[in-house]
Amino acid sequence: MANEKPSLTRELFHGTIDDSILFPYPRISDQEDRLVSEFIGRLRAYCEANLDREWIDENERIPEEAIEELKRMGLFGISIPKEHGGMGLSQSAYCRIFEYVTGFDPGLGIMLGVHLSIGIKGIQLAGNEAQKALYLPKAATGEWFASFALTEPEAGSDAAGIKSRAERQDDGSWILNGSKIWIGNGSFSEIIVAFAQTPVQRDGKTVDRVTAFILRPGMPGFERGPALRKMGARGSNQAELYFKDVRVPAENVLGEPGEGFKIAMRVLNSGRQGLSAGAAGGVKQCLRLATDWARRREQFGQPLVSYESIQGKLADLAADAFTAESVAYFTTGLNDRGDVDYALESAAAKVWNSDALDRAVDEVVQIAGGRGFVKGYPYERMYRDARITRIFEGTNEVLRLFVGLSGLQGPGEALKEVAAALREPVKQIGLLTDFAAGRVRLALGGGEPALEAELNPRLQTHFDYLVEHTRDLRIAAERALRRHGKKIPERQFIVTRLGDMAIELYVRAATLSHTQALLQARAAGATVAPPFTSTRQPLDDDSVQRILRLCDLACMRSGLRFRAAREALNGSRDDLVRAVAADVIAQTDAPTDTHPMGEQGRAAHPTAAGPARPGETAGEPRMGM
Ligand code: MYA
Repeated sequence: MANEKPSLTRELFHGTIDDSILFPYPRISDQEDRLVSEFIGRLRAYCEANLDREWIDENERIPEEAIEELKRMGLFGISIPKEHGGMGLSQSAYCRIFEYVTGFDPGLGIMLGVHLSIGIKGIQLAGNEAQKALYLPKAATGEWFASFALTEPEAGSDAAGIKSRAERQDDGSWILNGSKIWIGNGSFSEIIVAFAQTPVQRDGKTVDRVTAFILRPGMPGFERGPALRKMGARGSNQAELYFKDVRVPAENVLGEPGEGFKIAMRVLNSGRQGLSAGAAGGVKQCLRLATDWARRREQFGQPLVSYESIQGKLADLAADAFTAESVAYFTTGLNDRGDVDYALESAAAKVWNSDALDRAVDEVVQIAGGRGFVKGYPYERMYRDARITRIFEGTNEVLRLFVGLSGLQGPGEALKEVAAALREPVKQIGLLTDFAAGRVRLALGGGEPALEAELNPRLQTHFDYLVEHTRDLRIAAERALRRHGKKIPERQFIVTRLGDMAIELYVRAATLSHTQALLQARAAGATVAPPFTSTRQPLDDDSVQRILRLCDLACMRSGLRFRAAREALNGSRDDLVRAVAADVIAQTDAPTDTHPMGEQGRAAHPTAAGPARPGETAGEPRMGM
């Protein structure tokens, strides 16, 4: 990935830990911290007194009076700059509020996340002054909700493969045709940032490149499908959008023509950070619910918490919650500091935290037993609500490949340079020496990356493992490149494992950085929010011991997962797996009831085939549905 800014995760593939990025763990200002705590306090009071999550789930919408009240509170403008009428919060502060909202009700969280994390974000990142002045103030008050319209029936993970198309007209306007699916806030959004292929000039040739457009509902030819019905997060709204010869004025192009794919990807980095914070909140909520249930529920004459099989689950949940919180806010901090790249890190945080949430909801249902499966308790709803997090904003499978392949580009370039140097050894002697030194250091196991920050000695063993495992990643990456060369993108088993190794290293590094900051706060007598809380306070010795135990367990578990991915690289089963897959693909009977693929939008998609509810007309905008 061509990017000038340094990336902690990309460096890991070179065997290096950039401690100038890793330390110190980011911290929002005291002033912002007070603002956020106070805002969450007001939100909590309102939501707990006025919103019923069961009702939202059953009725598949957020009550309109609640949306109106949340608008008055300023919720829909928290991350929009002050000069445009918002609260101007940093990404870390925004994500703390977002985490609360998502933890309260994921449907409401998705409505907010679609609006602020991705819907309006493109205009914040790439809009010109006139566009910002027109759209941001209306978005900040919630008068106009925003949507991000990228996904299409035939382009989900393959975002660059979208088919919607716009042609420039003589007067500079564009004519847009196509359709979008699963568009969040799609039934009622007033600002729709939509992506389409457009012809652009590159190197003297006309080629198709993606361009971003700002659409408004009143544009002739713009239509919406009915709201979709879902497994979970049912308070949120998704609809299909259709564009038939929609005339889009020239001033509604966002950024430059042809720049749309990059804009979409930058927006998604922000979305993935929000999602990872929301998922961290979900893991913490599962920890609270599971512990509370296991304390109260007695079996065989003892509370569940007295049994080791349950204690093991609670400890694992706590370690995951600590890691998820650490990596979520480490990543938002990268965004806030502005001088580093965070594309791989946002993907890694999204993958790890959504996987952790999946484990957490599964365990909470398991601990609650039969009551985990029935209505009347929160557990089955949480289980359903969480499932989408491994799918949207980039499936975890595609994002693992993204981390693996993007990370491999660096060592790939280095190997190419070495190959060139070998052809002209005299001119390139310096490069060869550097490269050889790198290999020798690796072979001897010495050459620790210089750690400029002073590490707490209690964390040294974990850091040593981190260093050793980072070397393992570099060696594994080089081996994979030497063995598979240009064919490496096809070797998805290998790329996924390398992606997993890098993701584990990144989240472990973030956990260590977080722990180091907590220990430093204790040493300095400063206030800090202990794990799983958002209130800053001084730490005592007992809480420090608890934090260290959490960090120990989190790092050990991460080490084991890293080792499993590294050992799987030997690939002794890969040929067998490929052969069995080939047998399955060739031999398995189709089910008797096959399902349409949704290629034709409402014509082929069963949930979009007619009115969403009796009495509702297809395409009729419905707030919160
Ligand atoms: S919205 C829809 C989500 N869709 C996706 O996420 C699509 C996934 N696919 C992709 O991301 C891309 O297609 C992949 C690569 C990654 C597969 N940052 O050649 P390339 C640059 C910056 O790799 P491809 C939704 O779900 C790259 O450097 N730049 O491209 C709403 C290169 O530039 P250069 C990036 O192979 C859900 C160029 O692009 C990035 O085609 C609502 C091409 O790259 C990046 N990340 O694709 C959720 N990636 O040539 C609301 C690529 O200069 C939130 N590039 O090097 C609610 C949360 C609630 C939580 C609930 C908890 C309970």
